[in-house]
Amino acid sequence: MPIRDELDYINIVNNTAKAKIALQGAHIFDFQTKDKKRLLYLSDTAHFKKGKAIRGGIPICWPWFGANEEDNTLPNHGFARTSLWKHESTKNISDVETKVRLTLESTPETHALWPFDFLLILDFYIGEELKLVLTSKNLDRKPFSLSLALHTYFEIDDIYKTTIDGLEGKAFYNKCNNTHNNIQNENINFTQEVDRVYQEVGNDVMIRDKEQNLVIKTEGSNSIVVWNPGKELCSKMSDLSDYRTFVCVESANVLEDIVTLGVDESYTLTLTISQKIEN
Ligand code: TA6
Repeated sequence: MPIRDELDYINIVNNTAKAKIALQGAHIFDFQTKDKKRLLYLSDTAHFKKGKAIRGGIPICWPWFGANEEDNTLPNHGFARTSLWKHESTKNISDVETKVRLTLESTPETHALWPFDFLLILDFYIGEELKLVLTSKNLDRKPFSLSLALHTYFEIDDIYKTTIDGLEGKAFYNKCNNTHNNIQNENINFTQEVDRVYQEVGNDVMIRDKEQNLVIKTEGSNSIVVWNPGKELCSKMSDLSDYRTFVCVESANVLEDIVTLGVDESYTLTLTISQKIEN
């Protein structure tokens, strides 16, 4: 297993695609098929350090998204993205698709941050499409609630020439001015910082880039978070080298869409991303 700075990662290469997945955070930070552009943005100044989230790829925000509502001194976006996961298996399903399974279980360290027993299973399918299947299991003797997100950083040509389709008519919370129940009248264009949670989505969302469309299909969640920090906020983030060449479109369960799991219950969030070349 190769190492980048301080972090071990799994390197996958098959006849269709290649990918790199750090064990810390079960964090995929590179994915590319043979005939297409790199899918995931990775900041030039991203940290590959123990206990720090990688700026780019797909951070796993779990068991809470954003600030912890009860204690804002706890880590933003939970602890899954900075915990060391276990590599269970890598299997070639065919010569064009590889499945990688990583797991994370509760420990005394996670109990200090969140007092529940759990098991997380994350399956990556590396092929013509990129698919992530995240299963959360309650192994505790009491129910718990989760908010979560697959905080995907998509690499794009230019944020000012990018649009997002599929969220028209949806209600959203605007974090930039802390207002709820805004309605998205048309497709999304970017002129400044955007930080929004769209609710009751339930359909595919598409990023329209210069030469390709990125189609995001989610099962098991109804919230989509859209984030780009814009110029000013980016200049304050030392591990973010550029705001123009990425947009985050995150498959999430937040606000009214949080998940409550009873004893022994489990819940699965699936994200499938396909890249279509524009003719
Ligand atoms: O998903 C959007 C967001 O919650 C933003 O508010 C922004 O702060 C971003 O995530 C990055 O969070 P991080 O903790 O990775 O710096």
